[in-house]
Amino acid sequence: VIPGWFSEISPMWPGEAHSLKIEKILFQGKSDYQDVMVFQSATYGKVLVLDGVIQLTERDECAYQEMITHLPLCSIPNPKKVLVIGGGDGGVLREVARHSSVEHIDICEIDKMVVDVSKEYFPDVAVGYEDPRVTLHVGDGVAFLKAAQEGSYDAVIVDSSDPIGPAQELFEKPFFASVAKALRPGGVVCTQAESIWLHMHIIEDIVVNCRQIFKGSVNYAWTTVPTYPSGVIGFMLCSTEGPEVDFKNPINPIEANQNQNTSIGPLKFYNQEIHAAAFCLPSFAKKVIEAK
Ligand code: AAT
Repeated sequence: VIPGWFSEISPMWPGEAHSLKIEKILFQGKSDYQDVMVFQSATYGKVLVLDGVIQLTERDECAYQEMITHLPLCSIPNPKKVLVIGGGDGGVLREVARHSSVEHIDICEIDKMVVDVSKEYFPDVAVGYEDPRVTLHVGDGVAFLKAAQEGSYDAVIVDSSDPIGPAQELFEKPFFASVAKALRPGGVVCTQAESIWLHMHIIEDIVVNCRQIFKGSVNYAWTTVPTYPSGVIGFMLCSTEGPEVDFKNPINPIEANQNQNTSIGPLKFYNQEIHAAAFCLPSFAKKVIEAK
């Protein structure tokens, strides 16, 4: 460990640790679920860290939040009711709120401290909470989905931390089954699905489970996020049986459907070309994912 630097050390990426130079530690706390830290970095703006793992930085959060949101929402016509699991920072809410067709947004985040800290230190991310369509539920996403009304959501976005800690069950088969149940026919889910460089075994398991549960389409997409382990992160996109969803050819361009009267800034990362490109996989990943 280098003094004055933050190093992201975890058994989920053994033998490597990305480091950022710390200018100032702004917050350190312990919630009922995890250690929470915010620091000012030298080159990536403010950084939110949970249990020693980077959740977002001001500089590159757009690459993650825009992709995890618009990949699913731009793939279906007129999304109206959307559920976000995790994502307590509000960044995914900010992105969902761009869609003028959306009427209601539920968010279920387990840790109230993440919400409070984000509102204080990341106003451009937590701005998502200001949208009147948002209802916040503080609790476990697994329990929330079990209790959700059947067939009630057009889209579910699972913005979850890594499967060590409170998010473990969000990567397991029973959870995917309750997501499928909560979706309408032809509804879509997009879940954080780790890195093709580090976690092919986790991705393989997710793909196997999702192919059994989601009878529509099942696809893997990815994006670059320099401050996530290995610099890339992926998403599992699935649809339930019903009207067909072709994730690779988005039919609901955000450019046309944007909510005009908001205080959110313009898109920084997502566009239609990068949407289609996100589904192109390197050969080593394609072999594993498409064989399942
Ligand atoms: N948008 C920032 C990226 C994240 S945040 C993940 C969120 O999921 C955290 O706020 C965490 O508290 C919440 N969470 C974890 N488990 C649960 C649960 N069971 N129910 C509801 N919310 C939960 C993801 C960063 C990915 C990091 C990649 N290395």
